[in-house]
Amino acid sequence: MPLISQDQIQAHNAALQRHADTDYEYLSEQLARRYVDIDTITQQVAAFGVAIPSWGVGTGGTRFARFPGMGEPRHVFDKLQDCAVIQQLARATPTVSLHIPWDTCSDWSELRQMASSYGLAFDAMNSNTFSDQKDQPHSYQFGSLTHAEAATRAQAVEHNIACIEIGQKLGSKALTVWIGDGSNFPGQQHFRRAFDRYLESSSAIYAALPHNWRMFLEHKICEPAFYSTVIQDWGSSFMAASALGPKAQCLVDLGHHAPNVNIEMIVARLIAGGKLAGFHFNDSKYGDDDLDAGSVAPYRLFLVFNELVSAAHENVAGFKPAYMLDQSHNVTDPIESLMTSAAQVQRSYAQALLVDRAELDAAQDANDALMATRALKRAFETNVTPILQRVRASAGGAIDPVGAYRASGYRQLAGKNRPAVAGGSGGIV
Ligand code: LRH
Ligand code: MN
Repeated sequence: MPLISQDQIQAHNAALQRHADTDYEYLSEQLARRYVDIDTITQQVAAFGVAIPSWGVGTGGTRFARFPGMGEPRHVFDKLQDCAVIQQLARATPTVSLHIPWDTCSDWSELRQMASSYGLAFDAMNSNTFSDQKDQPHSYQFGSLTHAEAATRAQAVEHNIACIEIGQKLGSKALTVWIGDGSNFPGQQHFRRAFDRYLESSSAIYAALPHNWRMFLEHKICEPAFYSTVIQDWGSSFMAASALGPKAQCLVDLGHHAPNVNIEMIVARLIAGGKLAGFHFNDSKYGDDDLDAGSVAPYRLFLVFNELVSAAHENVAGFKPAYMLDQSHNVTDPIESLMTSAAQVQRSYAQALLVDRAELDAAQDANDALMATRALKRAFETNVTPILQRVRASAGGAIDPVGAYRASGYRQLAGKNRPAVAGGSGGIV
């Protein structure tokens, strides 16, 4: 199935270009009054990328139900094609993060070639020891890396090492390990022994990491376990990453915290500890809702990026976070949501670049709370859309990705080429 033709994108842009240029000039004047050179910001935003979760291009679901849409991707090659359309139009997602075994295929070199033909590369690999595969000898119902039985732990370690080997074939340089291990009843699990088993299993995975790889530990407050989770919070993750070694760091999924937790401060702590792996960006109102990034709390996303830009500004040692989306698209076209979310993450980064650091530092040192928070709000309230449009258009993308996508009829074509998938029982994918 062909991607969207470049001519179609150019035709789409032609109708919008003059206004986009006028808006860019207007913003350029506004920023010049703040002694900010708009082209410098535009270059920095153009160099920013966020990875697409392969599991995000299919319609997502909940435990209650999943309502597949038209032209659902059938396998990893379809998923890669949809990722290519997202990159073609939004120009902010040059890498794809795979999930094993959801993305298992028979020829990894064919997949790698297809990706590079689309100008895509592979980001962190994701292992899966939170569900049982057909004919799997040991069930993960009662845990995986922390299971009481050594044989089940060994099976989970083996799977993670297999994910590393696949990643090496694809050019990936990191493994994300999220486990649902925990308990549903007080007394069901010995907290310290379970954590010790986690360290023992994870160190076996760590030992298998190639020299230039990293291991991202992903904490989560609850689900699927609802009384305790072994890697429940950033503290547990930080303890584990510190015990494992320099290649192990802590990944922050924005939806994995109790409501109203100050995530931007957790980010600042992990940066200070040299243990910030990166992010799974999404949004939430209640639990791990996996909503589109910035769709509910864009100011919170901005405040996270304010910590990231501050760290880069101060050249904090070892600061090299990986950026990924991790969302579930239950009621929108996943391609539209992923393009919109990638642009939203780019927007938060661009706004954070506009914070006057000297003004903020001076206000903080003077305990001038009003001026300090105003310095942040002024950046957040700056409409950086002209910069995002310029970044996309100058990279060959669409000024309005969703508009160009809908005009292209790509989804309808996918509907013709990919047999419809029946609706089904629950599950996120
Ligand atoms: C767990 C999680 C993890 C992925 C899964 C799809 O909630 O955030 O990152 O493995 O979602
Ligand atoms: Mn996640």
